[in-house]
Amino acid sequence: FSAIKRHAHILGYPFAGGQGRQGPELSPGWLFEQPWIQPRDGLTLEMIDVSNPSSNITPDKSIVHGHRFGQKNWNNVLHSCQKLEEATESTLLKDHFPIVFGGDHSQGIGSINGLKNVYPDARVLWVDAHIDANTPLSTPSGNVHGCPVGYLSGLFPYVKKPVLSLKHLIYFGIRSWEPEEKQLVDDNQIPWFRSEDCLVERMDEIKASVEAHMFPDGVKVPYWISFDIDGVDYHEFQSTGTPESLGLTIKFMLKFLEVFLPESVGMDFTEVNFLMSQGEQTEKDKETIKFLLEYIIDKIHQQDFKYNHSNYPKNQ
Ligand code: B3U
Ligand code: MN
Ligand code: MN
Repeated sequence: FSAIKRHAHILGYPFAGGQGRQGPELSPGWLFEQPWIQPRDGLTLEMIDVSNPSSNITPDKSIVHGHRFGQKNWNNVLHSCQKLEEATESTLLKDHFPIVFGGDHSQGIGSINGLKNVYPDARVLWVDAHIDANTPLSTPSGNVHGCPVGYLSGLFPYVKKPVLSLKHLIYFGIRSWEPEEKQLVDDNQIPWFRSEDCLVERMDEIKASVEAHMFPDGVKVPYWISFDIDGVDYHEFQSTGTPESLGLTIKFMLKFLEVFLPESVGMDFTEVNFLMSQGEQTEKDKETIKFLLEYIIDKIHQQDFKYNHSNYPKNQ
């Protein structure tokens, strides 16, 4: 591959319909108004036009392909994700680096389908407090943001094309799950790094074990990072719908991004909800988002990227 420089393209995804709280749909609008994120050389912004941004307060149990299952707001999720899929794909086809800023984590259905249209064998690093692999039968809440991995990996009965093999997925920071989700992780031997093992000093070890699992034959392909901010410990970041303690530190996240961004082609940044915190905490959390995003954009600009869509082998 010839190394390339990448341009960062932020896709705002103002969508809260994958869960029941108000707030995630407001985060991209807030972001796009910040002076530090204004378009400049190597940075552009695009807001996805979602059909209905609201949270799923009306618990409609959608009927899809003749099936009535447990998820709420399903048609709305899929419709908006279709637009996100197209935008993610076209960003990758320009060899730009999409940062999909949500919105709730149901966005992974759109962004990762878009990813897979361009890089069919890309691997996914899922940073989250939750496994997000519920199915229509196992979801306790009916919230689609708890289901994207289930959908992408073909656990939904009516999915036309499962795009993500469970062999190509690794979790970081998970600490909350349904029994069916944990069973799935165990049965498929999906590696997961607990928060207590996610230490900056252990990053070399972590990277080596990620690579051994993802690339057993030594041939590398790119990653996609799906980052749910609730993977971070509640004491460090509270502006999210379902905060959990015992999470990752921001310090670890910076190291993680430093190590994995250069080998990635894009990322999700999800579940930011400033209505979940108050006063000084909200201000502090806004600073944290600024700090993380500026760090990510800087890293993207500093890097020579290995993966280049235009000379990426199509049949790996
Ligand atoms: N596993 C639960 C809770 C949950 C998943 N993702 C978040 N919460 N943020 C569910 O509803 O699927
Ligand atoms: Mn999530
Ligand atoms: Mn989560």
